[in-house]
Amino acid sequence: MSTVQSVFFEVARRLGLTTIFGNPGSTEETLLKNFPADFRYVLALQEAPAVAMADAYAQATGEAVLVNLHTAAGMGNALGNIESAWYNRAPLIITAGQQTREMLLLEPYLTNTQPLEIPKPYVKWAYEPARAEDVPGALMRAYAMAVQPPAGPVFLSIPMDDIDKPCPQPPEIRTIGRRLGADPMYLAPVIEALSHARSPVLVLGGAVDQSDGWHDAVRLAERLRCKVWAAPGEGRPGFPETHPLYQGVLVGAIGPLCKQLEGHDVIVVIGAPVFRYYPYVPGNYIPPGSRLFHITDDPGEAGRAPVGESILADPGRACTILAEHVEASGRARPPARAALPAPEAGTRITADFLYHAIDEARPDDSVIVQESLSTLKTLRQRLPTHSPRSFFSMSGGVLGYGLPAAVGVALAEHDKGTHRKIISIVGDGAANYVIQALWTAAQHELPILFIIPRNGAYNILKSFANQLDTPNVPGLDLPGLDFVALAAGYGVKAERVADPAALAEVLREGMASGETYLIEVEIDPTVPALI
Ligand SMILES: Cc1ncc(C[n+]2csc(CCOP(=O)(O)OP(=O)(O)O)c2C)c(N)n1
Repeated sequence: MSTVQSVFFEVARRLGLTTIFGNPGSTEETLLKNFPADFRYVLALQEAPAVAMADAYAQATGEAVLVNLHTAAGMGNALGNIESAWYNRAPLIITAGQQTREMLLLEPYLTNTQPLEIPKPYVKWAYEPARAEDVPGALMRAYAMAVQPPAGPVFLSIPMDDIDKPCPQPPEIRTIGRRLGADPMYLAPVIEALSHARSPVLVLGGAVDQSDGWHDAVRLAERLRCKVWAAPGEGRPGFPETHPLYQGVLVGAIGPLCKQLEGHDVIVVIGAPVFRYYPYVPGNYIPPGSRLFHITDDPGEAGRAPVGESILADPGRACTILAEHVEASGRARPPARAALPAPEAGTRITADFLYHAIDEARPDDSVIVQESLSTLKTLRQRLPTHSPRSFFSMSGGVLGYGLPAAVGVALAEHDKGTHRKIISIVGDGAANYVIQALWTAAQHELPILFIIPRNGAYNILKSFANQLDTPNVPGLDLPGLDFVALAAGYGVKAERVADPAALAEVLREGMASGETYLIEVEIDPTVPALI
């Protein structure tokens, strides 16, 4: 007889959801009992890393992923990374067990009293089926909601006594369109404006990469011979950072960003919000007299933009249409940015020196997964991304992403058979939110190189304190941490380096290792300016 459990797994199987990231509890054990042999459970040692692993796996594969969490407590632990998955547009189907329906009225141990409220507002849909036999149908609907543009997390609460109930009528397995179109008719004003602009500029976001628009974005920029910027606060780039037309990442502050766009009469933002700012520095949003177009597949994003003309369209497809239809420009190409000179070796390793050394040591087809805060600008300059799906980070500002996200990307590389080297660069503050992700990496024998630049502080918060003029904030120093010892505790080989002269060799060894490997790099703790 078909039960809720057997049909749930059959629906999951038919939808390709055979990898489950999670951290189980007793309320989930009824669903997970006699776990089917063709499914894989990737155990994270806390719920936050489980979600980040799944998010990165979903982004790297382009597919929806199941996440199995533990009732209210597990959802609470996970919420920060559910927020990140929301802004990363990761199609996660998160389930959590619920106490048995028989006792819910009595509010026993492990009751999730408000199951649908906890993940809000960072889920597209949250549901607890009214009847046990609706659980598999709810999974189908959850999948349909998660993958539609903009993709994002959804939540299902599953009472533990539903699992063995009969489910005589399985839901229909449906296909769901994952992309919007991009109609030349609706893009006509953009085509017209770009074709006749004096000095157009493109601002591209991570959704260009997510929607496979990378190569057409290059074609478009080359046809226009225009400057290209990365939108601020995005988790992934949408354009090669080694391209001569590429200018860098726009600063996420109103006045300064406007200054960077001065001189352009037409600004076209594709696959990013207009714009994601922090900190607050007042000013004009865009230079007076300029015209901004915003192409997005996210109606919420279109609603939030304070200026410009928004058009709902698939970002990647829009790049294709624009590249096909804009008039090729004969204007002089903007000069390429000057190449950065190699940094001098001083007495201490600076972030600049470290990232240059990583760039020298990394294989050409490596993938960067990062969560470096105060040194991010330097990282993006020294470790430019030259190909699609090769750089991942969180776009929500929630710490606790980079270490487990590397696990998700490495599993995706393994499953796709591409086996690119994963380099995870995570600050010594950020690493502690999810340090137990090292264990999952080691257990799965994932050849990730974790690099922890150790400045002994929450340096970006010191930069903020200077910018916001808030002196004497407590709790910004991190003495006494030992990542080599922490790594050993999770079964990961590790090494520490502080001498600039020794860095290259240590990195070479780490890159060559076929195992999970961690390098703690003592870096110069000088606090950089925020903007
Ligand atoms: C979940 C969460 N808690 C706290 C913060 C606040 N916060 C932002 S940056 C930061 C410090 C990051 O320090 P580290 O990773 O060492 O990088 P550094 O700035 O030193 O380069 C903190 C605590 C946050 N963003 N997310």
